[in-house]
Amino acid sequence: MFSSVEEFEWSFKEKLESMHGKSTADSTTQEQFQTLGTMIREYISGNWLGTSEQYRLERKKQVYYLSIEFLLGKLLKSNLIHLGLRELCESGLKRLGISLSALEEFESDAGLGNGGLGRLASCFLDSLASQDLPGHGCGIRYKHGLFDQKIVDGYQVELPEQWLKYGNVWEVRRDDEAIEVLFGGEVESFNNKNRLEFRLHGAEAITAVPYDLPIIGYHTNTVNTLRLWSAEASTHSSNKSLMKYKREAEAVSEFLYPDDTHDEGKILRLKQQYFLVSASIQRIVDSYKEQYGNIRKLHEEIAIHVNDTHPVLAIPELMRILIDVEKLSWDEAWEITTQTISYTNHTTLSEALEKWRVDLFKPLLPRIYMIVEEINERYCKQLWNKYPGDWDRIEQMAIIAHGVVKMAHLAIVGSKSVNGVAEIHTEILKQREMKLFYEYEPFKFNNKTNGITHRRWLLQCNPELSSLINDSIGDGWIHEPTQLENLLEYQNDEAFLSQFMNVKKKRKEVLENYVHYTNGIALDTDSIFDIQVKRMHAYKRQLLNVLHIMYLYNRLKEDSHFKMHPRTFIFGAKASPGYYFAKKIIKLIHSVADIVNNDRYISQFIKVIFIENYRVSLGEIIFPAADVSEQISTASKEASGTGNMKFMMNGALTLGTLDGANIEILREVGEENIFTFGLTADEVLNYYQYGGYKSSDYYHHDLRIKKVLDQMLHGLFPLPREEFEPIFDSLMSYNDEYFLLRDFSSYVKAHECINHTYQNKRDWAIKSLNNVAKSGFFTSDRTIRQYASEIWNIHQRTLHHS
Ligand code: 26Q
Repeated sequence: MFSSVEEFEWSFKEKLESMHGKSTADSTTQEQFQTLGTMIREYISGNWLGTSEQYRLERKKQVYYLSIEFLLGKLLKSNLIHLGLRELCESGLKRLGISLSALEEFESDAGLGNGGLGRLASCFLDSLASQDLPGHGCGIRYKHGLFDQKIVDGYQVELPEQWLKYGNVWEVRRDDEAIEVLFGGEVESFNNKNRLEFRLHGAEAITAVPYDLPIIGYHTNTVNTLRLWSAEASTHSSNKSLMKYKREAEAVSEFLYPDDTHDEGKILRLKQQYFLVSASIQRIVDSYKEQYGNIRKLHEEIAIHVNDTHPVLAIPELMRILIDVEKLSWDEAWEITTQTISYTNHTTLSEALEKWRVDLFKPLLPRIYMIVEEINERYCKQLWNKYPGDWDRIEQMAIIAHGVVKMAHLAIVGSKSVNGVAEIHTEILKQREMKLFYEYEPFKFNNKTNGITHRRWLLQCNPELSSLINDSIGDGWIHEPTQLENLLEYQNDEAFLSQFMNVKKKRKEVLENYVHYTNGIALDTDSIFDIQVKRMHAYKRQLLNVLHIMYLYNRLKEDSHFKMHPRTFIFGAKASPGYYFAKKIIKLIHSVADIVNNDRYISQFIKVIFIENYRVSLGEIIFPAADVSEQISTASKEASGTGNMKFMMNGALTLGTLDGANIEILREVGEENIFTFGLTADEVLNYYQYGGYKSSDYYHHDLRIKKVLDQMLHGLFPLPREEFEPIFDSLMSYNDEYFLLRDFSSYVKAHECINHTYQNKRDWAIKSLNNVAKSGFFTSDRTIRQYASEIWNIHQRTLHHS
């Protein structure tokens, strides 16, 4: 099919004809895309089957990565690159008058995630397969991924996302592996040969149907599996009308929930979580038993990882199966469970820690609730033995307290490993948020600094930079990204530096093109591209960025001698639909953009751009074009960040706080290659602990701040005062929870430093090169190797060359 251009051309025509009954000339892009996708799927089917057969025959320990989100993005291009077939397909299609990149663009993003957590899961799958590690994903096949964002009159409007409109060419539906998940009902206990046993009565079944996606390793035979579960009606067993039951069943996998910690207690979200967990765990245990028989050694052959607390019901679900189905004793079941499950925490924001009210939880999952109750009771008893009389501590550590189930506590207690996602984050967990748990079981806690797949985030999205790197240091970096350090030998090579700068220029032109087309605004590619793309959140402080832009505007207006290198400030961010404050910031960015971009004088120096509907595929054109990467969260709030790594790998200089992985970026590149500012995490946490911050002092004593905030209310925008009053109030009446005003002047200085540094293009290019060179540490291949050896204890498969 793919052994020569001629053969490809012939096969493609045949396939197109047999699938769609059309000749190339008459076919649509959609039909062409589907044809090529099908050919690839058929091409890899041998390796796909071969990989799982080998895991089985060689009795490889396997990890299952459970995640409520997988933010895969598009797959055609990366699949072709991984198979080493892209050039061949490109030439073959060209001879047929078809542009491969048009087909690649046609594909919808698989946007089954909100942001960092979901994208991390996808990078991990890529790194597992590319390093021949036996690891698979389990997730939900949402009918609609994260909403599409439209901007209307400066306001965000959400539209349902439609990635399955033309079907999904990569997936294989596996009806033979469908399984039922039970909700509601009542628990009946009975005595069986002197053993107290439990049965569910009158529960409602929903069928979970798996759709498997191949995860193709880079230049290897390994093809792992991502299994996404879809909810369907079972044979009708409920007392509801068939229509109502079917609608409710299908609703379980209909929508991905937006990351909205403000809207709590949505029962459907809990249903989704148990749906994912129960279907996955049942199938994992089934296939294990088929292969090994003896359930008591489950943890020797299987590892199960829970991505945040969202799938943490894996713990009681595994207990349920081991006790109720496999008839093990509590102690045996507990030993196996706690040796099998491991957990990653992604946040320290206490408002974001998952809690479920008992009155919602118990009726929906009565048997699971019983098990959680017993886990809690036994745990509290152990604590009592260790800390007799210390009621306060036990209450703080309990899994169930004050009518809620604390999912993070369940995760810690039921896992063999608890990890944070950057060094500072893990330290904060150990020293603060999870201090008591750390004191009790210190051996469980460990750090795994996040990473990104350099294949998508450099090789694929920045072919110009990749070629330049290959031409200088060779292509060994693709297999071992720390080899990027060899680029440092070219720091004084003028020819290289000029090519390096040309690459950046070229990538800025690509982004300019896109923005020009979508926003109708021309950009100056000689200006500094200063970019902040991430979810809209108060703690990420997009507002600080905006306040600084308003200040620059004032400065330029007031002082005709004030000059700055032209800057293009670019934003991309979705706000959760129910997050009022975040939506206000989006409106503010658009209001500032209107004023700035339409001012003859100002727009020579500043432009403000908001890129609508930021998502993985847009990231791929944004990261390579950046000069400055804005990573300005309030210190201690961003667990890690991964956008910071994508920018760095593409040569942007970080403007960042000492937060999350920024600290490790600083360590890798050294102080001269990054711009840091603001309070440290300790300072922030101590302010919270001991008070002492009064935001209004900064308003009254810093005229720059006063002017900007006053303008926000009236003077600058043709809008009623009420429009941005909530923003003003958050900073003043609510004492600026995220220390924007406290960090403002330090942020201004850092920007001045950037402006100054950029005057010398050559120096800037060297700093940029240093960032690329030191980015190897942040490959998710490194992260995954650490998980594999330190948590999961899984090993590479041995490849037999075919
Ligand atoms: C909660 C309740 C109801 C509905 C949805 C949610 C929800 C959904 C998604 C809560 C949180 C998330 C996602 C969190 C997330 O992406 N966290 C980020 O994880 C990254 C990977 O570790 C880190 O780099 C980021 O610092 C962290 O913010």
